[in-house]
Formats: sequence, C-alpha cells, structure tokens
Amino acid sequence: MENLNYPFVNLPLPYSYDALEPYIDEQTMHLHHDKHLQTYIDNLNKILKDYPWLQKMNLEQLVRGRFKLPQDKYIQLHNNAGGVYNHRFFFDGLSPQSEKEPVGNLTNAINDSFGNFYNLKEEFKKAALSVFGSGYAWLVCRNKSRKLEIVTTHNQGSPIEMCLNPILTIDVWEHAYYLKYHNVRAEYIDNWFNVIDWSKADTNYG
Ligand code: MN3
Repeated sequence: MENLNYPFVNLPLPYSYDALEPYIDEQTMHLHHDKHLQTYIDNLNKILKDYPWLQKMNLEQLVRGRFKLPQDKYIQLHNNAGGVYNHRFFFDGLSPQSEKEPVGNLTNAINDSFGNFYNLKEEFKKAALSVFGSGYAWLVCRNKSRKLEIVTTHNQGSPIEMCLNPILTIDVWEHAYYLKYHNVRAEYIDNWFNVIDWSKADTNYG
C-alpha cells in the first residue's frame, strides 16, 4: 500500500474498471471505488484536518488507535480510517489474472489449517454469508502461530485491530454487489473466487 499518511488520496485501481467482468461489473467498480472509497478518504482527511497531532499517524495506526477524542469524532475517525484501509486491501487483493487457486507458501498453510482448498472455500463462503448487515469476511493469520483463520468484521472494523494479519478479504456491504447480484450474496461470493489475486494473498501471508 502507498499513501499511508495524511493527506490521503484515492489511489487508482491496479486494473481497469471493467477488468473483473463478468464477475464484478464495471458500474459497481466505478461506484465502489470512485464514490464509496472516495467518501471515506474525504471524511478521513476532514477529521484529521482539525487534529494536527493525529496527522503524524499512518493509516494502520489510525485504524488501531484508541485516541482521546470527543466520542463522536473518535467514532468518525475509526469508521473512516477503517473504510480506507479495508477498501484498499479489498481492491488490491483482486486481479483479472487470478490464478484461481492458492499459490506459494499459502497453499501449504491452507492445507494445514483447513485440510484442502475446497474446505477453505466452503468455510469462507459460510462466514461471508453469516455477516449480518454490512461487513467483511477475512482470511487472516495470527502473527505468532502463523495459523490461518477465517474471521468476520462488522461495518468498517478491521482484523488489524485484533492484532491479526490480513491475507484476503471480501467486502459484503450491499454496495459491493447489489447492482449486479441484488440480494443474492451467495452468487457474488462464488464469483469473487474467480478474481482473487492469490500471489498478493501469498505475499500478505509472507
Ligand atoms: Mn465497500
């Protein structure tokens, strides 16, 4: 990730808006990146403008931090910093040249933790479907044990707040899929598996 410090800018996607068709449609990508993520970025900058001491923090510190601010300001900061971090992580984890299955060290780690890739897919889909309302499902690892786990977060909560190392995520807010898939989140999840950048996921695993 680049541009980790204030002022935050909306970095261009690493692929064209229509590159993930037919799995994720062009119009959704435009709205999701240019409107939704842009709003998180604008709001984050607006809050930080009033707090020069917070401008020194990088994005991860802003997501993790428990800052002494008025309650409403703290909630706004937390939601918008999480919105920027999570969306960048989500978009960066997609690719039109998906390998369609795990690569590198991550392959062994998935087999160790889940038995095989098929089981991971089943469990991941179940988790992504279980998010009530808006949120994300994540493949993460614990920094010490290196063991893989699937977790979900609500709204713009992020696993980095729980000291978990994110590897892969799916955004299951309705804005991520409603235009194309309407209420059928399961179909969106199935199709998202076709555009995962497994090399990036393996790099995130390290
Ligand atoms: Mn989103």
